Amino acid sequence: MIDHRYWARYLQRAVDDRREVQGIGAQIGELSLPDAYEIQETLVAERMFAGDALAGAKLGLTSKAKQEQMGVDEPAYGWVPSSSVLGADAEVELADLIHPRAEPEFVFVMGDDLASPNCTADQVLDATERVVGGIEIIDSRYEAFKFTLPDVIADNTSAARALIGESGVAPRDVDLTQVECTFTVDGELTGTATGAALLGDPAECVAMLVRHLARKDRGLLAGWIVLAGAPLGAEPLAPGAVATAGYSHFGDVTVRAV
Ligand code: 0L1
Ligand code: MG
Repeated sequence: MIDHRYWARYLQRAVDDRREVQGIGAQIGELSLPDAYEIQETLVAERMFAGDALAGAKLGLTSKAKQEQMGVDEPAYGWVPSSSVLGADAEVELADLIHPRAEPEFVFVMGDDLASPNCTADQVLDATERVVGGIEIIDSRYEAFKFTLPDVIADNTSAARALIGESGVAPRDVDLTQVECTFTVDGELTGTATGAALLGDPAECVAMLVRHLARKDRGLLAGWIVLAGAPLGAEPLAPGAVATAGYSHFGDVTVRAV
């Protein structure tokens, strides 16, 4: 039995001190997925106890682009603290982070609570108020941004900041699988993808998250945001960098690294 609180505090210290730390699995032999999620829960609960709140939930590693980039072949689930949420055009202070990367995100804004062990993509669309574009800033607390799946789960899936677009569309007003996303860093296009890059359908990704949460008798709440994942690989954020995620139906979201 490992001490979940010990490892949660180990990761929180890395955030607070803005320094990379060694993977947990490498130190204890092997970190199981249940233990990894327990560490994540403890980490997030302690942040809430310290005054933060939950703004929503997230999926990571839901596209082949991301899975291949990180050498991992399954999605991961995490939480979005309110303190990490920024607007559609925002600055991110690099000095507050370790080695941040930026990635475009499809973001669901929930209109209703949603909890179900058999959740379907249709139920997700019914419970969603609108879908907007976003950019997630991920900042693995691990050395050289390298980790195993359990390690990154314990680290709340590298979550650091989330820029959330404003207008978006009602979920049934567009075929989300066809929404096109481009990502540009300092004027250079890094890639183009559609919503279908997210395991075939962004709404199915959110349904997977709901089914995952149901295993712990939890669900999504009305008003929460849900990051469904990045259809393209993440890009490092250098000082002064400007990254823009452009969406065919959601408008642009821009982050400036200062
Ligand atoms: O949101 C994400 O896709 C991040 C998942 C964790 C892997 C990573 O840090 O790239
Ligand atoms: Mg992400």
